[in-house]
Amino acid sequence: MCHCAVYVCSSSVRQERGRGDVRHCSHVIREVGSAAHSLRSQKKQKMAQFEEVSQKSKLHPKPEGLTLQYGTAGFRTHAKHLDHIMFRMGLLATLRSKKTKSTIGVMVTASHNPEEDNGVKLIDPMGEMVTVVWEGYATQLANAEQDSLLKELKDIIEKEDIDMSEPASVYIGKDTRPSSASLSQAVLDGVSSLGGKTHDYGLVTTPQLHYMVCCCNTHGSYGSPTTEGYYQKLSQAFLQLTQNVPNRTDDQKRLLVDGANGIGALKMREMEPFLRSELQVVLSNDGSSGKLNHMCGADYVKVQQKAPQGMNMGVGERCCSFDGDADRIVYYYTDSKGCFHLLDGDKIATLISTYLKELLTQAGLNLQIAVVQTAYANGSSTRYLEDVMKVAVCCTKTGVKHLHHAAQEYDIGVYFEANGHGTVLFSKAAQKQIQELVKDSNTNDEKKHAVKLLESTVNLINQTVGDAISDMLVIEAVLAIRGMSVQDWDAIYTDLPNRQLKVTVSDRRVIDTTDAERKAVTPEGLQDTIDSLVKKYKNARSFVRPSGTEDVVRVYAEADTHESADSLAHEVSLAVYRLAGGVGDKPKPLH
Ligand code: NG1
Ligand code: ZN
Repeated sequence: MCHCAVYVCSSSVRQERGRGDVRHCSHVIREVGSAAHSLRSQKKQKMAQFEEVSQKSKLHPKPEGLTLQYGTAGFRTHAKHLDHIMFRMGLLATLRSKKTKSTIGVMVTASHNPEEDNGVKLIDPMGEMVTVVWEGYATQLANAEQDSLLKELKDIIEKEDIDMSEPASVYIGKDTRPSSASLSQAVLDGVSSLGGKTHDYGLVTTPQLHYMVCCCNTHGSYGSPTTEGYYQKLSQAFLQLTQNVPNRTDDQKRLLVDGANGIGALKMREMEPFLRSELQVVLSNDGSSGKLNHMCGADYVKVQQKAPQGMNMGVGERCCSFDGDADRIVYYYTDSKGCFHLLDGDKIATLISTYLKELLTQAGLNLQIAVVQTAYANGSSTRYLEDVMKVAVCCTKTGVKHLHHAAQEYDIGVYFEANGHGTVLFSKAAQKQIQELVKDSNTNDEKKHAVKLLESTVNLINQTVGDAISDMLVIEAVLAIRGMSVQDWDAIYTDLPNRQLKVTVSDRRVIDTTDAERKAVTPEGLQDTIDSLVKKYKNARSFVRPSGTEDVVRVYAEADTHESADSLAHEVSLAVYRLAGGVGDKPKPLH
């Protein structure tokens, strides 16, 4: 209001002067006077706002000396250290909202971390992660000691030239951790102390909150910003994709889902009626008794390469696991010999990109499709995609924001981390071409069928971020349409045996990397040692990097046999321990 009044006044002052009409002088003075008054009251309001921030921040004090970094996926640590971070992220989200004149999201979750941890991620207007510069502000604000919080806040306002009289709107969501309720209250306090409006969605998956933010800022064109709107959009697309698949048996419709004892389980239950038995979900680890992410969930299954506890799997049955905030998914089954088969993010990317490429050919659409991976992608997947599928493959640093940005460069960018976090991005131009072809009355039946499938697939995919529920429905639809079993899918290529280990060092920042994290630049001698160890094995590859979410160095190795992959991973762990300041016990051999 205030802002508008000043604007109108000053423009009318300009007009009056332009005409040189002296009769209006007193009016001009009155206007200028009221503009000055308005500025004064704005200033007063601003000071009152800062006073409120100062008062309220005392209720969310920062433990002196504690410093945290906005890492790969926001702030993440033991929940007891996070109250002040949440309040401050409420402040920052409000500033970001004023700056972008859009709704911003704040999700309280620590994803796949243990239940005692928690964390927070900010969501930008189109549902993407916040920019690197604002990640820097997040760290700056998070680490300001209590008495310099206002100074840091004002510094950001100044640097970004934020108009504090702009309204602000922040959407908030949380996962099922016991600490999430009070931590999300701290976010709400932060937003309200700067006069921002909030919408608290309560318990939602991370990708659901990304979806809500995108719906709001696109004024409903992406969908309706409610959980019901989300279920309706996705289920309609899924039903459209599967409606013409002949003779789907109950076995084919049945899927065992491990909900990681988290939010994904609750939301899957809510969604079930919308799917009208076209997908029959058998849910385990639904949160009714077990602990979040404990011996279950996508991260456990991927890293341990075994089935979660609490799941009653029959031989050959198709199963999947979500992670704690349902933005990751992996599939698996056990064969008749009791052997466990994992279908991770690389297999998902291969299945989806192959399907999309086929549809593009059938529809006669000339759109460029690429797959974006990280260094953790299994070497076999990269080889298959490049040599057999002939799709462009691009490798980025770990962390979905890097993959997301790289995927935006293509007409269709399929991106997945090996751990099962990923989605597909369709450029505006690609979506337009698909929509136009759907409406084109001159297309033949085969083309029409293919392009309609493409259209429904676009609607089924959550393009804002990796989404376990949406990815699961895409995979189920693709398997149904192509008449594939999980075994057929698994047989597309064979993974190279691989192993991931962690090494604790006194300061993981001593490791610096290059070439999409595939080479260590520091400490000196580490990369040479890794290179010479790799040479001892067949089809081998190994790299190390500091984790962005845990205080460890991650070691990855792959080779022609399980024994070789394990042994190489162990030898590289020893090198890290020796050259990068290992602490505690020396890494022990796996066998
Ligand atoms: P860090 O801790 O930086 O390795 C892990 C995953 C990432 C990403 C983030 C966020 C691996 C090896 N790393 O990051 O891919 O998903 O967590 O959840 O899986
Ligand atoms: Zn997650």
